[in-house]
Amino acid sequence: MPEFVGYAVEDGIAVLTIDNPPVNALGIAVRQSMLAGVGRAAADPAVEALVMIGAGRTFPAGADIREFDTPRLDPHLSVVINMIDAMAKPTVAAIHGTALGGGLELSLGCHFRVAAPTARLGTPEVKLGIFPGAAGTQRLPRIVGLDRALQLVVLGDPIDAATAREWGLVDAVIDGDLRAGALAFARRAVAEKLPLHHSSEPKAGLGRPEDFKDIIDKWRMTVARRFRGQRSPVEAMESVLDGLRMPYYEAVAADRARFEKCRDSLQSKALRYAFFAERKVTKVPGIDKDTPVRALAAAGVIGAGTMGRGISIALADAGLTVTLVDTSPQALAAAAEMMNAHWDSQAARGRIAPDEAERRKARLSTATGIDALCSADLVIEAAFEEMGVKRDIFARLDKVAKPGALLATNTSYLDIDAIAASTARPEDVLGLHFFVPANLMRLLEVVESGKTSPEALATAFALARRMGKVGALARNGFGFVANASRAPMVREANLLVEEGAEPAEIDRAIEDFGMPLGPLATSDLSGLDVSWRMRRDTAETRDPSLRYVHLADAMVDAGRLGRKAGKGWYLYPEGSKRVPDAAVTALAEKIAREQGIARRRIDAQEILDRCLLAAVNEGARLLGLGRALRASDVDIMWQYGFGFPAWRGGIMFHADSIGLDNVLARVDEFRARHGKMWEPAPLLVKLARDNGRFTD
Ligand code: HSC
Repeated sequence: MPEFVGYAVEDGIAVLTIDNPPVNALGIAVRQSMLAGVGRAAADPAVEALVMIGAGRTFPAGADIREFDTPRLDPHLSVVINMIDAMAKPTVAAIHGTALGGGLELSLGCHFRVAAPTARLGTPEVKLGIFPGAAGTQRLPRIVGLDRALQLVVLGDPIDAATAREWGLVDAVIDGDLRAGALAFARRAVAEKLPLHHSSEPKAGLGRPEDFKDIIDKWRMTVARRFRGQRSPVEAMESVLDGLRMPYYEAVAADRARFEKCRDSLQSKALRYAFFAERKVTKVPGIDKDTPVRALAAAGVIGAGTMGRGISIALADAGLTVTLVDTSPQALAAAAEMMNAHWDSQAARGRIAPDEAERRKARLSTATGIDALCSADLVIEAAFEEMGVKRDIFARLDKVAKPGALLATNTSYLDIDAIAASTARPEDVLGLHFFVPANLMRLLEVVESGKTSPEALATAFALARRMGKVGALARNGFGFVANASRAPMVREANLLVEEGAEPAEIDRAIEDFGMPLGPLATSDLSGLDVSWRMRRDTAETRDPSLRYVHLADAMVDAGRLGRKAGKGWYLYPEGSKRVPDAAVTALAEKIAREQGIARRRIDAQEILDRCLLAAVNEGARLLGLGRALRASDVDIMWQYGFGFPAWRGGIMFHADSIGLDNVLARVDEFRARHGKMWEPAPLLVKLARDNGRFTD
C-alpha cells in the first residue's frame, strides 16, 4: 500500500489513515493513495464501511498550497471526493485538529462526519485569495444552508465542533478515542442501515435566488464593507450563489473555471507568499529547536506612558506578572486605572470572562523604584527616547536585575549596542520594539545588538509567540527595519505636499491601494512632534546635501501637532473625523516659495510610486546591509506593523510584481528630479540587471 495513506480492515470496517506530516495536506501523493485506498475498500466484499482519519495532530488541513504553483497534477481532489460520495457502503470522516479547506471538502464527500470536541472546521481559502475549489461551495449550502455556508466560505473563519454539530455539519461529537468512536459509528450505520447522506444532493439546485434575497443582500454588503479591494471573497460568494443559479454539476464546472482564475491571480499569489513568509520569519539563523529558551514568569516594565501601558497589558494578557515602574506615582496611578478599565471593558464586551479580567488585574503591580525589578525574568524599558536616559536606566538595571534576566529596550531608533554597553551583560540586552497600540499590533521587532546571545533571541521569539505576536528579527541600525523602511514613505508624503499635492489626495491614494490609513493621517495620530524631535536629535549627523522636510518643521512650529492638538495635516473638529484645512495648503505654498519649488498637480500614480518605491529602495538597502534577513521579513513587518494589505504581499513583493527593472527606472527618474535621497540601493541595481526578484 502506498505510504501516505495507511489501509487497515478492522471487523469489516476499512480505515484509511492519512499520514502526511505536519498537517496531512492533500498533495498529489496523498490523493493517489486515497484513490487506491477507496477503490480497494469499495471492491473488497469483506469491507462493509469505510472510516477516514488523519494521523498525528490533525485531519487534513487543506490542499498542499505549494502545489498551486505547479502545473495541474491529476487526480484532482474532486475525483477522490466524488468517488467516496458514490460509494455504496457508508463512509465516515473522523475529524480532529483542523479540518480546513480541501480537508473539510474531503469530509463532505463522506456520508457521515464525526469529530473530536476540540476539532475545528472551516474553509479559510479566501485568506489565500481563492475559495473552496473541490465543490465545497456547492456541498456546504446543501448541508448547513445558504447563510451559514456563506459565513464559512466568505469569512474563512473556522467553527468549533459543538457549533458544527449544531449546524449539522458533523453527525456526532465523540469524547474519548476518536478512532474507536468513528468505528462504532460506522458499525451502527451498517447495522441500522442508516440512509447515506450525499452532500451533492439535491442535484437539481438549491432554490431560486429571489427566495434568498435578504441573505444575499446581507452578504453582498458584508463583502463590500470588509474586503475592500479584495477579489476572493466576491468570487467565493458568487461561487456559492452559482448553486442557486444552476444544477449541481453545472455549478461545480462553473466554479472550477472561477477557481483557476482566482488561483492564478496576483492577489492569490501575494496571499500565498504572505502565508509562507509568516512561517519563515521566525526561522532565524543560529537559533534552532536546541537553543535554550529561558522561562519567563515575572516581567518588569519601565515607563508608564502609552507604550509602557500597552506593553504591560500584552504581558499580563500572556500570563506574566508585571511590575510597572515609573518615578511618578501619579503616572503609575493613572496607568493602573487605565489598564484596569481596559480589562473591565474587555469583560463587559464579552471578550474575556469576568474572572479572567480579575486575574489579569491581579498580575499587575506598580513601583517607583527600579529595585522592585530585582526578581524579574524580563525587563522592558519604555522610557523617554533619549540615549542618556536609556543608558542610565540600563546601568542601574545591571546592578539590580537577577543574573540571566532578559533586558530589553523598546526604543524605536536608538543604538542598541550603545545601550547594551552600559551594562556588564550585553549578551542579555536586545531591542523589543512594539508598535502602537502595543497590546493590539501583532508585530514585535526583535532587535539584535552585536552581542545579543542566541539564547536571549530565542527567548524573545518565544515571548512574541506567547503574546500572540509575530516576532521578526532586525539587526541594530537607526530605526531598525520596520520604521527605517517606512520613513522614506513619510518623507515623500511630506515633500509631495510641498510640491502641490493635497494631504487628502496623498492619503486617499495610499488607502485606495489597500493600507488602512494614509501616511499623513498616521502622522496626525502619532503626533508630528515625534519625528520632529527625532530630526532635532539627529540634526548634527544629517547629510546637508539631502532635501529636507521644511514643511514638517513648519507644521510643528505652527502648533499643528496632529489629532491631540485638534489640528495637523487635517483639522479634527469632532475628535477623530479628519477634515482638510486650507491653512495647510497655504503653509505648503509658503514653504514652496521659500524653497523655490514650483507647485503642480500630482496624480495618484506618482503619489503611489513616490511613497511606495521610496520604501522599497530603503528596504533593498537594509537587505543589502544585512539589517533585514529576508525580503519576506520586511513584508511581514509592514503587514503586522503598519497594516499593509496581505493581498498585496508586501512592499518588496509589490516591487517584484511590478518588475525590478521598472522599479529601477522609476527610482532613477526620481533621482534625476529630487536628488541623492533617491540613490538606488545596490541590491536593487544588481537584481534589476540580473532579472532577479527580492523575494526569491
Ligand atoms: C485548499 O485547501 C483548497 C481546496 O479548496 C482544494 C482545492 C482543490 C483544487 C486544486 C487545484 C489545483 N499546504 O502553520 P504552521 C505547513 S487551500 C502546505 O506553522 P500551526 C506550514 O507551511 C488550503 N503546507 O502550524 C508549516 O511548514 P514549515 C486551505 C502547509 O500548528 C507547517 O505546515 N487550508 C499547509 O501553527 C506547519 O504549519 C489552509 O489554508 C498547506 N495547506 O497551524 C490552512 N498548511 O514547518 C493553512 C500548513 O515548513 N494552514 N503547512 O514552516 C494553517 O492554517 C495552519 O498551518 C494550521 C496549523 C492551522 C493547519
